[in-house]
Amino acid sequence: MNSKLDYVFPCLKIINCLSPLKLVYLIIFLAILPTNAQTPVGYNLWLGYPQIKKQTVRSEYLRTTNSIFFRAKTPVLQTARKELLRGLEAMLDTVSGVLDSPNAMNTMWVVEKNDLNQELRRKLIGDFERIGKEGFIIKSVLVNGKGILLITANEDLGILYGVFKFLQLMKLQKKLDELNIIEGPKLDLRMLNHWDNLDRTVERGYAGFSLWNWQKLPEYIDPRYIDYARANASIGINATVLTNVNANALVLTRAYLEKVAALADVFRPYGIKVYLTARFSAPVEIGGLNTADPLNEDVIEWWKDKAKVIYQMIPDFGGFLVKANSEGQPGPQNYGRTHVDGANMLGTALQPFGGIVIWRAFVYSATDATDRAKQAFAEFVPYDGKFLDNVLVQVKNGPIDFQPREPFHPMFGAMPNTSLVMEFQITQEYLGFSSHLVFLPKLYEEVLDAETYRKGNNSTVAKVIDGSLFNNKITGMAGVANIGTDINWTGHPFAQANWYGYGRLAWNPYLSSDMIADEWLRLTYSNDSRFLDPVKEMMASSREAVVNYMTPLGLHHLMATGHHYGPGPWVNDLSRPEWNPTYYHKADKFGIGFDRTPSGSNASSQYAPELAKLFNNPDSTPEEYLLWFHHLPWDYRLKNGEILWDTLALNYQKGVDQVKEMLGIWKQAKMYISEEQYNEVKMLLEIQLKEAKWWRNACLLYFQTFSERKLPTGVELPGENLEYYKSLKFPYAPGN
Ligand code: GCV
Repeated sequence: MNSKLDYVFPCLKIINCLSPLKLVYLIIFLAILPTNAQTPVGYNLWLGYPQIKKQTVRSEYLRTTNSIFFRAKTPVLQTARKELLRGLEAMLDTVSGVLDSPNAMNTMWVVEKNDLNQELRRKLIGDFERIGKEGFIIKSVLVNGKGILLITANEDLGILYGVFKFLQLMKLQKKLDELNIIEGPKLDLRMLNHWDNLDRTVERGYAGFSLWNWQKLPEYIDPRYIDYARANASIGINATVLTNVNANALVLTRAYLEKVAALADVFRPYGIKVYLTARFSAPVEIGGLNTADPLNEDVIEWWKDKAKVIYQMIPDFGGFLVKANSEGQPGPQNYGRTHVDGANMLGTALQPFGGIVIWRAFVYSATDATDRAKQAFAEFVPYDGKFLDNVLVQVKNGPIDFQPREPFHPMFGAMPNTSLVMEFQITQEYLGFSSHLVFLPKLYEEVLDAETYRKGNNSTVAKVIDGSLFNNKITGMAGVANIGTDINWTGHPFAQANWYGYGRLAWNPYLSSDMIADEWLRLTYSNDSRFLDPVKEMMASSREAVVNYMTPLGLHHLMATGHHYGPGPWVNDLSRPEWNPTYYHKADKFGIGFDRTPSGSNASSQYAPELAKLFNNPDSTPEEYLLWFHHLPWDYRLKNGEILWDTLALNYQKGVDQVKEMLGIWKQAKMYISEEQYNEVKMLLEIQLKEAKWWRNACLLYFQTFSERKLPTGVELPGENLEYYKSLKFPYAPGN
């Protein structure tokens, strides 16, 4: 991106050559230029830089001369310098002089550790140790008796992250002169997983098509690739898996690898490494072999050669993400081999180049009648300690599939000798697509803070995945991206907060979701507390709202077939039992819920004994997981004194009421934002309210056929009958 001066000088030259009359025409033309020549609303994400009045900048340094010492020796440092100037120029409306060597007039230094003078290096030695490879220090220091603002880091990527942090602090109107920030990421891999297909459709994508224009790559570089990289770098994301886990082997052919290499070139200066999904049957599909058996010599050689070719084209290639023997994807079990055989064979191929394999644990069998919630644990935990060092196992946050609420996956904490990567879904497959406002960091926080009891108290999921509990070598988090070609990237403007929040938690899984909401709102909309406070509350309640109007009290997977859009609790005719919602809720005349205690599937036994004990008794099971673990009678009395049926119905109603409140809050926020920003979210909240009622009505009418009880006072009566809700069909629902 160019500096303003790059445009000003050529323009001045042209203006000089114009006659006075032409100059008048030019002025009139410029005056009537439509204002929408500006960046469209939402495109800038949290990276818009509104002008700040110089006198309100909370820094003496920046109010005076702005000469910056910034030696940019590498592409990443050049990116950092460009970003710093871009932000400063836009916010302060002053062009800062940037110098390659220090000068008495400097008010700011942005330099890597190795370029600092001996004295500063010695003084900051402890800080440099704490921040690690990718962290940064932002600090006011004295140089020759003069105070300057220093951004420094061990390596260039830390400088880039430090620059983004500094610009963010400026935008958040923080006092900048007495900063003392010493920060580094807690996880190594902070990854986006794109479920993008080569034809540009996106599995479970609700924000348009895939950003990757495979047809025009490698020659044509869409400027959005750069903006995508900027956005990710600004929140510390350092890895991107470009393709769907339901993989296409073609991406491993030379023609596609050239395109992948072009994307890797764009992302490299932003510190982002590229990964690909590897289809296990690729040696057969594109390699001409008649087997993909991981123990076959030809297959082993084929993958080794493939790795060599990839690294010749993309020297910093990250590695492979693999979905194997799951939902029809091929894998080692097709040849009577195990997940360990498959993963380690690929790990061996990538190992000479420093690449890694991320092997997914999202498996459940088409033939095994065991509770689906138990299968991944049963299959993977016995392999603990058997994977190579460069093989990581990626586990979804819950044991079923990205539901509005699930207990944490029992594998977290149960495999001390394996690096487990947390997989969250940012795209809202089961949470209202991109029409519903659901602030997902609330969900992520709940999972990360969950106590596993695997190494005594305070053995949270966060501690498992950041490696601090079991000293794992490589750590990571993956988020299934919600990004597409929509002008605002994510479809719903508030879905940007989920991308942002995911990145922040991948950087530091101990951050609070409230703090993230505050940060995001300020960076995206306004610092005005009259706007912030109520809207923050709206975001905070949005996750509980969706749980209430879709799957309260531990219910799960009630979504309609295939696309998962809208309710379908009655569906019971799909070929695999565990694809049917009836498998999960088990409603009958007696009651509702899945018995996962020893009298049922005994999935509770996969948790630590402290938790299993809690979950085995309905009285001690947290209410939000009640029907996840128990099949209870309709008149079972809950702690609130009400019977189960009434509580269930009132929860559905509460979800609807919560969305009404969200809409009310948004209407009050109108005066603090632009009309376009206001209207966009208002229309979406109206859809959400309509659909929340749809969920409530459809589910209650259906469950009522079993409970045979009246709706309690306070629950609105459905406007239609059950047959109507069952008749709704959505053949073109997106993302399917
Ligand atoms: C990519 C669920 C989704 C699938 C997805 C799968 C997975 O089943 O519905 O679309 O496939 O999870 O995570 O592999």
